[in-house]
This record gives sequence, structure tokens and C-alpha cells, in this order.
Amino acid sequence: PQATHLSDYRPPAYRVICTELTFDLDPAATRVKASLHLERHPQREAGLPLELDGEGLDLKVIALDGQPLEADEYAVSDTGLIVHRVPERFRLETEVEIAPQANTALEGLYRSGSMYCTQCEAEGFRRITFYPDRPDVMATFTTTVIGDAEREPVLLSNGNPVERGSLPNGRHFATWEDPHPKPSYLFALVAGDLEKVEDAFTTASGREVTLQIWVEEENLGKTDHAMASLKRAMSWDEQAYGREYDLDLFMIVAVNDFNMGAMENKGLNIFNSAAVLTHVHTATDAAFQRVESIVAHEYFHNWSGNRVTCRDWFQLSLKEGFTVYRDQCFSADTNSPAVKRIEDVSVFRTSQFAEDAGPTAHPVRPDHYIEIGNFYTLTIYEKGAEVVRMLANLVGKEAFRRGSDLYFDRFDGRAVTIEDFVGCMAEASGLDLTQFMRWYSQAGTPEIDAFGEYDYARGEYRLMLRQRTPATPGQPDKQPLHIPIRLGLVGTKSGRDLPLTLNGETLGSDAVIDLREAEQEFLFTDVSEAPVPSLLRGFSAPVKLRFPYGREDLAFLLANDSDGFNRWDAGQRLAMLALDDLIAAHRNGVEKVMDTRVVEAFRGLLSAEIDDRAVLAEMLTLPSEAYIAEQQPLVDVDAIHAARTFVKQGLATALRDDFLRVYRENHCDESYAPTPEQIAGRSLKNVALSYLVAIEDEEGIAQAMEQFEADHNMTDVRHALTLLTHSSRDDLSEPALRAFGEKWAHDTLVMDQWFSIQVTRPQPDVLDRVKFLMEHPAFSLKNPNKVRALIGTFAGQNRVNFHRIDGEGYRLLADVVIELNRLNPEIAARLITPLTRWARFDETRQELMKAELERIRAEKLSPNVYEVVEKALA
Ligand code: BAL
Ligand code: ZN
Repeated sequence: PQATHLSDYRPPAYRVICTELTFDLDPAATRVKASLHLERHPQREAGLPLELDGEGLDLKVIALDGQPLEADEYAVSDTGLIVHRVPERFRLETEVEIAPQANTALEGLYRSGSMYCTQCEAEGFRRITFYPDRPDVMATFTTTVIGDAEREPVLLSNGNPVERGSLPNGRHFATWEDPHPKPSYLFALVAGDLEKVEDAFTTASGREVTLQIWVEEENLGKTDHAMASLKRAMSWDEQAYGREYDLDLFMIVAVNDFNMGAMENKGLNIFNSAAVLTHVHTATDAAFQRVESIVAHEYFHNWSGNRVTCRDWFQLSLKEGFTVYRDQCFSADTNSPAVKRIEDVSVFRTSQFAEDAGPTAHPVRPDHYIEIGNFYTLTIYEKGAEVVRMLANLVGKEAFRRGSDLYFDRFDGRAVTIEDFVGCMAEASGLDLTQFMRWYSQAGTPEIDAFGEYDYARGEYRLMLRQRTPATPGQPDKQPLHIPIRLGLVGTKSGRDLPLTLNGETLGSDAVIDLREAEQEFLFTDVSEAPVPSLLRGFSAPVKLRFPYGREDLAFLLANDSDGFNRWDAGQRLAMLALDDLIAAHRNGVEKVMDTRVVEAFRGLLSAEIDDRAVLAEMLTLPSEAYIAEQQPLVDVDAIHAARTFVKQGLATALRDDFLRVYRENHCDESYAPTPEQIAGRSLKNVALSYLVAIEDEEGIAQAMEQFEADHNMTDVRHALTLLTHSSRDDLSEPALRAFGEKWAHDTLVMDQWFSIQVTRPQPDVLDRVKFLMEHPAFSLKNPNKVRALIGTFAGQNRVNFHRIDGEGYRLLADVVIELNRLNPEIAARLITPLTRWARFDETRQELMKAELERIRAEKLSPNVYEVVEKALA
């Protein structure tokens, strides 16, 4: 497969002004008629052939300005269609046949159960019809959908409904018009036997918008939260960004088979059912929160992505990074901001850092790709969002809003670049963001080494910062970045933030300093007492920051830092120091000893006056095995698991009564609501319960059983069932799992949870269970949610068993990847990730993992899998 390069970008030779489509639906032979009004792009030379993308299309008819084309006037290949000679303006008509039921890649038009649906981002539209399938071609669309009146009573597409009616032979049709020019990746079609829940929203300017969520009948009771979230998001975007919705109708459809979480098609968002359906008994608090943020994310794309879109796919983060930043701010405003930040940063430091340090590392704006589907990554999304967050903090709140207004107004209806976005921010703020742009072009996580010195005699604190970004594939040399570092100096006597004076300028007690050089020194004067620096507050930049904190320093920050995020981070760092010692002890066969400072820090947390229960729950949560692994030079999964289990059990033994008290105090029988207050209480009590079950405390086990049987809400049920399943009490967990599996056999989303609970068991028999569950009637390799729940969760989260020294875990994953490579390349390529990290492990595992990658490489590979495997073995 060939790579596409950013430097080769040219506008298309012809652009489409309007697109008229007619779909005559049939599972095996859908006919798609396209009538495209095209004209030469003013920036391209005259006389060029017309090149359209197309894959797997059976061309039946082709005509130019009403005249059928002769065979020598055009050519069809595996990748598209060329019409050799075309005028400056013309109409091209084609008719193709496609087979939605044979489409297991879930790109283009496919079947999910008995429904028809589409996924066109990034390059799925070319599997529907011949078209310039690139985001810089923006056209209005008129779409007619013809289906069976009984099997597909509902026929949807983008925009507004304009006509519907009956046809002979039990068929009917609906016509939709989308007046907003859009790229083909935002096209959508849904047809099936669906029910709707309807609501309305009045925009700030007083326009009435009808809101509809379409689901299969059995899911009608699961849409309330998504609908409420949508209305909150619509109103938030009006207040925070001055952006109103622009059509009379906004639709969301839930489908079970979907590669992504959801898709922002204009006026017709298509959602993975897992990202939209919720119910007290089927969805956890985390799922409720995820639904809220994804509904908001897709809605926010209406402006950041749809009205203003990307010129080419290298600019993907232009819409994704910005939109993730927008949904993060929305969720922070709606829930607990500190917890939202902690959760986001935890995922980021664990998974994005790993991506940035591995063979698939790429900049926020990559400069080449083989398969763009492989670039829907944590780097494009989450690092992209961190970069926008840094920008927002650098330019300040008001200038950021002026900059975003300028961006939306200036580029409305256009396909633009990251320079256009950052340019608006520079213009609105007057700042020079030239150096800042390196964040978009340089891959890898910057590492900052910080040192501090307090001069008692002068009352000065000298902070030395050194930055370095390690080499990444294809980028051996890195330039210094512009890194905003938010910080405070916490007085060791007073326990308070000290006023900051830098170069004679008073900065308040919490300030941002700009690190721009490879090495830079900052001298704070008038520092009245010896401080402990609190650095990178709120994770003000996506970097690894090292500072030689002693354990007392960390315990001090954990108790005193005014920044909630850094208080949490100090606790994590303190736990990490203890874990490092224990990992070394385990490896050296030395007896493990619990660090009493960690016990005392936790005792302090458990006995302090609680002001934010959600933050406290986070503080009581030990770093995950994946995060711990990220901190090690060489990953020893067994030592990490043993060390973490030892700390957890040590804390549970020492603080058993405190955990039991916290559990009881936070248990709540009120009727379920996904409110921040209730979620905080459940998080806290469930963390406490996890400690009690970790030592198989009788009372703790009894509470877990009671919580499972009480069946009050899914968060509690799932948590209790997980703890029991991960304990040695198979006598309790086996009947509970059976009962749960039988009760929810009809609910595909709950069965996904049932799979995940079981395949994260630390017991060594789990691999057999994974294989056994793959044969379960509720499992299917064709359904991405099932694959993620069972295989993805096992390989990504069950570290001790996936990395079994006999290589059986690797073999199982490779077998699945090989099969999925044929069925669904996009999902197959994503699933390989854990194998690509082979360089982080011991030699034996390295060889085993590489052997499985080689075994995959020997297959006839899709471009998706080929690209990942080649990078992993480079
Ligand atoms: N655009 C793909 C799905 C999403 O990021 O919203
Ligand atoms: Zn998005």
C-alpha cells in the first residue's frame, strides 16, 4: 500500500456543487444513483481528467450531461473511476450496485441487525458511490431513500425531510435535503424498523428545533439521559461559544454494530448503542457520564467539524482535538471539574504516553499515512485536546473566545487547516504562536527535569527546568517546545501558597511560567519561607515532569496543595515510590515491606473532613497496573501485579475499619440518579469496598454479596460482581455470574459488561475462559463492541494473563487479529496495539510478541493491519 503525504496536498481538480442521491435498498443488491453537479476548481488547470474515488462498486450506468459514456471515455479501477475528458461545468450521473449485507468492515452502507446504516468517516463514502471522497469537497445533498414499507418504515438521511410517499410493490420513499454544504464523510443514511423519542429545544435566537432519538423498540426506555445531555450540550454551546444549532431537526440513531463511539453526520448522528443508551439497571455511572460526553462531543462537531471542516485528513485534530477540548470543558462544568481532569489525565498519562513512546508514535498533525483509519488515536484526539487547552490557557479566556468566534465566522462553510485555527488565536490575542506550532508537528512526550533551590539568606527560590523530547520513529531530532507550566510554591511552615514574584513582577500565588528554551532558570524573589514547589498544576502541559520530591514533600503536598489535581498527583507519586521499592523487592526475591508513610497518608485522607467525595475516591485509588508499567524502564508484569496487590492489601489490613466506616457512611438507598453527588458517594464507597474485598474480609465479602443481590443500580451491581469474580471466592462469584448472565441474556450491552468482568480476572485459568466465552452465543467477532469487551479488555487490561510467559495470550490475540483482518480491518488494526509494545518487555516476551506479529505479517493484509504491523516490526 502507498503512503499519502501532507506535502503532496493539492485542491481537487473538480469540485461538487450539489449531490443528488437515490438509494434503492436491498440487502444483497442496493442500487445507488448519483447525480453530481461539478465544476473545475478555480485553482486547478483546465483540461484535467475527472478522478473519483470508489471501492467495491459495480458500475451499471454512467452518463455525462445526459449522454451515456462510451467504454473508452472512462476507466474503472480498484480504487476509483477516471473520466478522461470533461468540460468546465457538467453533470455526471452514475448508478452502482453494492451489497450492504456483505459489508462486515462497517464502512460505507452496511446492515446492523435488520437496519441499514452508514459510516463514512474517513473514507467510507467511496464504498457507496463514485465521488471525490475528500473533506475539501463540500456540496449540498438531496437524498432519496427507497425501502420496503414494512421492514423499513423509517427512512432517514441528513438535513430536513421534504417528501415521502408510497411506491408499487410495497415500497416507499423519503427525500431529505441538506442545505449546508458538507464533505462526503458527513453523509448518513438509516433505514429500519425504529421507534423515536421526541423532544424540542428552543435556540437562543428563538428557533424551535425538533430533537429525535431513534432506537429499536426494546430500547425505548433508555434514551432519557442522552436526550437531557443533548439539551444541556445545545445550551452550553450557545453560552460558551455563541454557537446555535442550524437545522430544524436533530436526530440521533442507536445502532449495535459500530466501529467508533459515534459519528457527527450532519443532522443525523449515528451512535454506537453503547454510547447513547442508559438505564439505572443496565448502565454504570461511568457509562452515564460517557454518554453525556459523547452526545455533547458529536453535537459540538456541528460547528467544530461540520460548519468548519478539515481541508485534508492530516488536519484531523483540527476538529477532534478542539471538539474533545470542548466536551471536556462541558463535562467539567456539568460534573466535578477536578475529577474530570483527574480521570482524563489518568487515561492520557497511561495510554497516550505509551502511544507516543511506541512504534506508532505520530505528531498531532501527522505528515503521512497509509490508512487514515489508523489515525483516530489518543494523540490526535486527546493530545490534540491538551494542545488546545494549552492554547486556551496561554491566550486567556477572553482572547480564546474572540479567537474561536473569529475562526467560526471567518471559515464558516470552508475546509481549513490547523494554521487557520491557531492563526485566529494569535490574531485575537496578539501572541506569537510560532514556536507553539511545534506541538502539532513534533511527536513524542516532552520530558522535563526540574530542580529547585531555596536560599534562606536571600529569600529566593531558584527553579531550573530542562526539557527534552525523545526521538520517535522518523523524527530523530526535536526542537524545544513552548511549554506553559502552572505552578505554586507551598510554604512548608504555613502550608499555604506563597506570593510569587518573578523578575520583579508580582504574579499572585498561582501562576503560569513559559518554558521555551532547552534549559531555563526562573528566580522567584521575596519567598518568605522554604517552599515545596507544586509544579504542572492541573497538568498544564502534556509532559512528563520529574522533580526529586522526597516522600515527606509528597505527603506534605497531598495534605496541603491548594490545587486539587496536584494533591491527587502527589498521592500518586507517593504511592509510586512505594511501588517502585516493592517491584524491586519482588524481582530480587526480597521480603516486601509496606511503606508506613503511604499508610499514614491514606489514614489522613480517610479521617479528614471530606469536602469532595469524588476527589477523595480518586485519591484512594492506587495507580493502575498499566500506569505503573508506564513508569518502569522494563515492564515486569508479575512484579507490578504483586507489588500493587501487596500495597492494596497492606492498606486494607492497616485501615480496615476506616474503609468499612467509609463504605457504610456512603451507602445510599435513594432512588438512582446520575448526579455528581450520588456518583461521588458511589465511587467512594465502592473504592472502600474494593480494599475490603482485596483482603477477603468477611464483612467486606458479605457487603459485596449484599450489594450485588440488592440490585439497586448497575454501578453497584457490576462493581460488586467484579470484586467477587476477581477474588478467590468462586463459590460466590460463579452462581452470581450465572444469574447475571441469564438475567441479561437479552441485553447485548449488559452482556458486554458480563464478558469484561470475567476476562479481567487475575486467576491463571482466565485464558480458557476467554476461549470459552468466544464460543458463547452472545459473542460475535462481527460486532466491534463484543470484540472490544472480550478480546480488547483481556489484552489491554488483564496484564498478567495476556503477558503469560508461555505466549498463549499473544497467540490468542494474533489469531483474532488474523480473522478480523478479513472481516473488519479497522477493528483488527486497533486490536494489535498491545503487541506493538513489545520493546518494553523482557527478551523472552519480546521474542514471543514479535513472532506473533510476524505470523500476522505473513497473511494477506488489509492496509490498516499492514501499516500497524510494519511499524511495529520496523
Ligand atoms: N468523527 C468520528 C467520531 C468522533 O470523533 O466524533
Ligand atoms: Zn469527534
